[in-house]
Amino acid sequence: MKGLFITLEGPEGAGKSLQTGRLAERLRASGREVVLTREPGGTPAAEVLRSIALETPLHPRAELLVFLAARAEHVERLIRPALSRGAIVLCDRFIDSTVAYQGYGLGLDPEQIRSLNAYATDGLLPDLTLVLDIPPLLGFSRRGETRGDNIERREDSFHERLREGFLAEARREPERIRVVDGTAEVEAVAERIWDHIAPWVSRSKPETS
Ligand code: Z5A
Repeated sequence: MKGLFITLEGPEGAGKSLQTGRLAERLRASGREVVLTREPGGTPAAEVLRSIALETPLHPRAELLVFLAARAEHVERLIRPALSRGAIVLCDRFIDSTVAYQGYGLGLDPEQIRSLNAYATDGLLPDLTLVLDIPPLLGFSRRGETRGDNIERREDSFHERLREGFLAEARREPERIRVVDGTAEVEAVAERIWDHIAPWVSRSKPETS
């Protein structure tokens, strides 16, 4: 595919939304088509599944399958077509969140989740994944609000485990997954992200008119 697929991952409040937004502006200014999206969500049906996953307490396997159903929809209806056009797709969370949250957090088998991820995406992998690493309690305190949804309300140890899960995935796939210190100030994080992304952007094919 002609495009470039970049995902940002990490615990709540790590700065993913802020940094994907800034990155989209920077890339658009260079003339590229950028599709900024998120998981769970990104298409009307996947947004419905998002509400179910975040607002309804489900059995762990049912929760996993809802995230995967949303992902299959998102990949086929939004991400893959955009990559085929040559766009840069920036996605706030993707497959590694499922391994971290439902695997390391909830205790489902990470290997089985990796296989199910591959089924849901029909084998699509990000070109590059950046994990914004931050202690989960710092992330919650940054947002200055009570923990809202079903998943945020889980115990602190759940959130510590998923942070470790992201770091373990980065050790497992060091070529694709890079860790960025999310505790640094906003500008410093943005520059570190750019350092990782710039070589990919210059290598990827610009869109044709
Ligand atoms: N989930 C799952 O379980 N399994 C899956 O497969 C998938 C997802 C795909 C989706 O929430 C939930 O679904 C999520 C995982 C689960 N868990 N929960 N709960 P989401 O992705 O929509 O939202 P979130 O990631 O949980 O929270 P968030 O607050 O949107 O986090 P963020 O995007 O990383 O942070 P932010 O909005 O960019 O920044 C938060 C605040 O911090 C904001 O006020 C910023 O101005 C501030 N900020 C950001 N960076 C900095 C720095 N560097 N310094 C100081 N302050 C900063």
